[in-house]
Amino acid sequence: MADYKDHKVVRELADLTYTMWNMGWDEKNGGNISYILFDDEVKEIDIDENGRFYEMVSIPENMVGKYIVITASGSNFRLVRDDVESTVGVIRVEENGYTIVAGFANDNKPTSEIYMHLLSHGTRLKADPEHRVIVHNHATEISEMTFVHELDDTSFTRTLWSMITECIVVFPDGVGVLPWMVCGNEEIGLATAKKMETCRIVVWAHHGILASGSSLN
Ligand code: 2HA
Ligand code: ZN
Repeated sequence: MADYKDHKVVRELADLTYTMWNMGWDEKNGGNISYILFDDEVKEIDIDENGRFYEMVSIPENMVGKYIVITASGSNFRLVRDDVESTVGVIRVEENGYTIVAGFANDNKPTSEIYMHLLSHGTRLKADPEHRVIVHNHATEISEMTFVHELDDTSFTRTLWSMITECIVVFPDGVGVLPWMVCGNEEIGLATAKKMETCRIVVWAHHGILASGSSLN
C-alpha cells in the first residue's frame, strides 16, 4: 500500500498536466484529466473509505464502484507536479454521487467538468473495454479553427485528416463537434457523451477539446 501521490498513475497524470501546460493548452486553471484505476491499482493505494461525499445526478450505471484519479477544480496545470496533494485526488463513484477517498487536501474537490468526465467514461467503456482516460484542454489551434470552420462532424474531421497524415491513423473514427455551450454542467456532459458513442475525440467550439483513450502516455 502506498500514498496515492507516489503511485505511477498519479505521477504520470501530473507529468501530463505539465506537458499540456508547456504546449500552451492550459492557461491558468484550464483543463482537466481523469483516469479509471484498474482493480490492482486501487489495491496499491491507501484509500479512505469514509471520505467526503458529494451528491450528483446522472451517474452512469457502469461507473458505480469505479475508482478514478481526477484533477481538482481550479488546479493550475503548471503547478500540479509540485502540489499533487491539493490538485489531484481519487474518488469512488457512487449511485448518487462520489466519495473522495484520497487527496484533494485543503477541502479541494474534483474539476467542475466532472459531469463530462463521468458520463464520457461511461459511454467510452461501453464502446471499448480498454478505455481508461479522459483529457480536456484548450488546444489553441483547434479553438482557432472553430471560429473559421463549419462546425460539422464530417467536414471538421476531413479537414483535420487532410492537415497531417498521421491524423487518420490516430483517430480513424473522426471527431465529434459541439457548438459553444455553457461548460461544467450536466447538459454539456450528456452532449459530449452522446458524441463519444462513435468517436474518441470531441471538439467544444470556441473552448477546447476532449480526448479519450486507454492510457496516459
Ligand atoms: O477550468 O477547462 O472547461 C477548467 C476548464 C473548464
Ligand atoms: Zn475547458
